[in-house]
Amino acid sequence: GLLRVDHVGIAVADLDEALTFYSETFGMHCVHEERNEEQGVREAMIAADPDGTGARIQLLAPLRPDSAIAKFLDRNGPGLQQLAYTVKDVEAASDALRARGLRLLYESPRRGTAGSRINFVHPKDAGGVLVELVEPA
Ligand code: CMX
Repeated sequence: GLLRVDHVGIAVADLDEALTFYSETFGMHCVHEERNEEQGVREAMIAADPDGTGARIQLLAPLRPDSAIAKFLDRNGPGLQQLAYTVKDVEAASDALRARGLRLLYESPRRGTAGSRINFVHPKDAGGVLVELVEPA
């Protein structure tokens, strides 16, 4: 099952500009940054609380025009793109949702932020929300 909200993902055109905006406007700070070539993103986890253990926001910028984030930006412009939940076992959580008739985007988990294993529920099967399942490393 789902353990908690892991992060909320926001699509942005330019990661450095977005980091500056969140830092200068909201006083949030970056707790992790990486490139995920398979997903075609440059991404950063940011937090409002000083020790970075509270709720996290993931800023996602496209690396390629054919990436999921580039397509999202083309269609919607910048904004909320995904809601991610922490799970203990991403395969078990995916199977449980498949058994309830939901479409998972990947047959088997792929690599997410910081060595996590991830899968997604199609937004059309989850009330218009792209739901990510995250099994932390
Ligand atoms: N949230 C809500 N709805 C969304 C959506 C999103 N992020 N992305 C697409 N949709 C909707 C579209 O508006 C469209 O609806 P209409 O048909 O009513 O216009 C429908 O879903 C389109 O579905 P599709 O044609 O099957 O798929 P798309 O080509 O639009 O791609 C998706 C959507 C979810 C399959 C694709 O974005 C994807 O594969 N996402 C998973 C990977 C990802 O998001 N990676 C980036 C983050 C990496 C990370 O978290 O580490």
